[in-house]
Amino acid sequence: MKAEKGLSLIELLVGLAIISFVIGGIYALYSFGEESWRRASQMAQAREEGSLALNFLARDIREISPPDEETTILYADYNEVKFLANVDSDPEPESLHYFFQPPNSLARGVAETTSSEPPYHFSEAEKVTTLTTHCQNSLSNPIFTYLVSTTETLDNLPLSSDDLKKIKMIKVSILVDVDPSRPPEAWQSQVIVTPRNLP
Ligand SMILES: [Ca+2]
Repeated sequence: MKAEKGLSLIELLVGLAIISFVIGGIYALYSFGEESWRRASQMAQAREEGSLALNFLARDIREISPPDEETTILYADYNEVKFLANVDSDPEPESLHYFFQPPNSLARGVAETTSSEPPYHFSEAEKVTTLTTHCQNSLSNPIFTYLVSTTETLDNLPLSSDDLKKIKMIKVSILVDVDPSRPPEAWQSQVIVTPRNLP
């Protein structure tokens, strides 16, 4: 009997199985790489948004209008703040409103004055811009902390009208994450802003 040349059926099947394992492995590696790359780029964008939100907040808070008789900080809670500040080219202040919207949005609302002399009145309609949809702040990790001095905070939130007058600094802390259950890690940044026009 002549020795068989070529592959037996068994050898062929084993060979095919090995090849499909290798191809499967390469594909798994590739899709894992693609998935991590996608997450990393979403996270980079979320960080960018968070950082931009922090810049907006720092700039607006710094410009809080000087109080005449009434305080110009109107509302202060752990995830929401409302104040008057002149942040555009007209001489009147705007009403600025930063607020958290479930599940994960941080928005900035602006209302223009309807009067050119004090006492100012503001348009009911706010122009709202969503700054980020990846905000992960919570009660235990608030966006806003209100300070009387570097060591003393005002903790009865939302603040009473008496407490609103005591604010000297506002700490802003932004935590963003695309998916807290998966890597990459969350990004957090904070800044303590001193409104330059407050007494
Ligand atoms: Ca203005």
